[in-house]
Amino acid sequence: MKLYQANSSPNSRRVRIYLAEKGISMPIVPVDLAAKEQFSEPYAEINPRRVVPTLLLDDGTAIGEVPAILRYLEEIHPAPPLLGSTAKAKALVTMWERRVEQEGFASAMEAVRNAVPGLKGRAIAGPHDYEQIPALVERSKARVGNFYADFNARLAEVSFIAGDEFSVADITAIVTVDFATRAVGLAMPEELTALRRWYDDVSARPSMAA
Ligand SMILES: N[C@@H](CCC(=O)N[C@@H](CS)C(=O)NCC(=O)O)C(=O)O
Repeated sequence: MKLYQANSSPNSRRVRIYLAEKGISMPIVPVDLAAKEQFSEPYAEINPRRVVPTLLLDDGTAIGEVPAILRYLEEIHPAPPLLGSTAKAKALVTMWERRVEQEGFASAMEAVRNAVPGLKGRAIAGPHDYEQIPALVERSKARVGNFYADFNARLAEVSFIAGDEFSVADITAIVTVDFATRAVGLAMPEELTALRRWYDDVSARPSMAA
């Protein structure tokens, strides 16, 4: 099994943090997005969507999409559980991670991809080219702001995004905060103290260097 990924890619970072949390090591194959290696024939054969990350199994099966990669890894390395361990916890982790992905991660990504000059004609990752819509950027930034405020309220009630336990929802959320801060200059507002408390706790974990 090996992981195709890019160091610059926030989706790849979600998997790298997960691997570090689990203590799983595997061969890592870099895909150079700056050199457009995702469009090369050898990589497109592995992932026809031409995006990273991809987990390639020993039998040749290629698993794309971060939640699917993490689901596979969780099935073969259940401890410590990062996708929940009871029926209720599993459902709640899935719910909260999906909310983080849709409300936070996708909003930050939309802001970046519609603004950055280097992504002209590439407003959406994947095999098809889409023009940027600059008018979307302000709305995307407003959505990131609402994500911060809504999750600040959540984190005033619980230790971690999905409840009492650290989970993949926290991984996706911290990657979102770091990406929004670095790529669109949207840092967490100072007054959101519960979000800041959570961020400081989670970012102290050694896995976050991944
Ligand atoms: N939904 C996909 C998204 C993957 C994705 O968008 N990856 C980005 C890097 S974070 C990519 O490969 N971009 C290549 C491009 O923009 O051409 C997943 O969960 O893996």
